[in-house]
Amino acid sequence: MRLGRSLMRAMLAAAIGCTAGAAAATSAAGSAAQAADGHAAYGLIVKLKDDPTHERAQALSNARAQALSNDGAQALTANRAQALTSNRAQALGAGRAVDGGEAVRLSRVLGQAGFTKFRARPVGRSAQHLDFGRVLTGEDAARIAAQLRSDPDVEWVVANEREQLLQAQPNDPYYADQWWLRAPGGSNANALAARLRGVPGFAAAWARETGRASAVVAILDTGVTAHPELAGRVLPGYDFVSTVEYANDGDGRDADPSDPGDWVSAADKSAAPTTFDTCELQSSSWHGTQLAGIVAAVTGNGSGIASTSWDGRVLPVRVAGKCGAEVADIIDGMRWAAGLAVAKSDGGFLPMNPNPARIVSISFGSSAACNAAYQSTIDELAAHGVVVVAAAGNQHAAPMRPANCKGAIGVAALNRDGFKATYSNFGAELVIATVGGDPDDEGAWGAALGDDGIVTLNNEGRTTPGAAGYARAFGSSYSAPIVAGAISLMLSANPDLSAAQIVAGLRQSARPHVTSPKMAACSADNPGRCVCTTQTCGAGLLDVAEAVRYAQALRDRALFAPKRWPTEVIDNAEVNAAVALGADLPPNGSDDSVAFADGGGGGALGPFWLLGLALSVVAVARAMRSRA
Ligand SMILES: [Ca+2]
Ligand SMILES: [Ca+2]
Ligand SMILES: [Ca+2]
Repeated sequence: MRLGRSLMRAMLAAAIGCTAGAAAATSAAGSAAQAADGHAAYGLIVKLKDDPTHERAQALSNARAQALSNDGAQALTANRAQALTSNRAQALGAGRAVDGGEAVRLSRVLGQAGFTKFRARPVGRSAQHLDFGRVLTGEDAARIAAQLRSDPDVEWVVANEREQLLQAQPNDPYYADQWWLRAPGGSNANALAARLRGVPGFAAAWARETGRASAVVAILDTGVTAHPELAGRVLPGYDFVSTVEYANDGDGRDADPSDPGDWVSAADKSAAPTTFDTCELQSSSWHGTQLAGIVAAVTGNGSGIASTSWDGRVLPVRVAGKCGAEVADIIDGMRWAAGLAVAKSDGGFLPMNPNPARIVSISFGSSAACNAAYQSTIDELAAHGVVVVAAAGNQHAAPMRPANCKGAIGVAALNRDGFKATYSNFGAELVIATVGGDPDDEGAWGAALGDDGIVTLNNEGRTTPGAAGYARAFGSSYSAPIVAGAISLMLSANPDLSAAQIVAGLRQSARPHVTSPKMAACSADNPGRCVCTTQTCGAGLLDVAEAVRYAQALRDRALFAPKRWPTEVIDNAEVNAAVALGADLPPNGSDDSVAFADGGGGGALGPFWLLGLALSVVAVARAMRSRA
């Protein structure tokens, strides 16, 4: 037996010109150099087409082994023993060694592809692992595999990549409430809470990419508060709120983007009626903290929530004080976030952002046409590979700016089952749609079809910052950072994507909008809960796993073939009951949300406005359940 096997190895080595020792040495060096990028291939796995002459080749090989043996009788015994063992092993489904005939075929196939030095060993039932003596880059592996695939003798070839530990789901306790992170699924036959035909599917995408700290998301908002779930995840940002009167931190622009609170009191309104005349009385929104939690809350730490990335970093850029954000502060914040120089009033420049973001997420805006200030900034950022993700707005009307600007990634908000959320704006300018929470206490349709919101981080202070907390949030404000988080995973997989490729990838990878024989399409006459089309809510439903697959395909210089999705049809008893009541009538500018504390619903404060766009109310105390 020993003799037969070693002879076979010798024949194979001779046929393919391999030097095992050298291969092992270079492999070790290569691993150290390339394991860090996670995309390397440790050789290829190739399966040749079944060869009817295999048995003959095996017999020939055995006969040669016998003929070459010094002791024919002993070799014969050894060969018999091997045949017996081999037969038993085959019966048990074990893989078989490379025989002489297969070695010749492999040698021919690889020789035609230009490879004379490689080492083969059996893997699986009847495939071979090819070691080229070095670790292959993803690009090299794809190129060599394509060469081998073109040989008619090859059945299949795959890269021998190093798989990552798959954790089925994060261990964060509130993950159970974060339906918006789960894989898409469910049908009309499921209970309402299990119908997840509209979710982006981060849990599915994490099997491909869990995210890297380098794919920074800038959040242009109210700043950020201290929260244990953001520890180590907040990069040094900047405060661009230039008007001291409502900055609420005692000065204009400064290097501290902490959110001091954005409450508006009766005292504020009487002291500065012009400044505050467009704002309702409100408690602090902690809007920036809520958005930061979506993209960067520490995931897998057994505490609080999970976020879109397992190693996300948020760059807080404070642009909003009490009662809104100025366009001048927003565009300077966008440029600084992207790593561009921003002029100061004294002629100098602000310190450069040491951690430039490729993704800028904005959940502020106004119901007006895109203006030159936004458009020129979005164009400038795109030229630097930076994309601007913008919420569509919550007036169940035309998309706000900057979501309506060319090149911006405008985002419509959906119910978890894929149709438009009651409040979301819609229009042909939008690029993509994803969940934003669709309040289940908003009207009869809400009771029948609504969901319980996007669970994220919060602060419990009513005015100034208090204890760290959690909230259920509703609004297109929350859809924008979900898309930003998806792009962060795309850029984690492939940092070379251009701004145009990111937009194209989101569009090409999207799932089709859901349809319904009962629910009407979105229109000016039917602007509440309605069925989206590519003319109203972008190319389709955000699908993060497919968006990441797009990014990986471009990284590997491979063709991205969009998946053929079945169109989901919303048709169930709840829709019938809702339709019987007439069209969904969204509340006019009355936004709402529900508190979240310790896994349960809690208090609510509302309604309030952040430039008419944000749609969130804060968790203050579990006992409270009032609506202002
Ligand atoms: Ca300030
Ligand atoms: Ca400040
Ligand atoms: Ca956590």
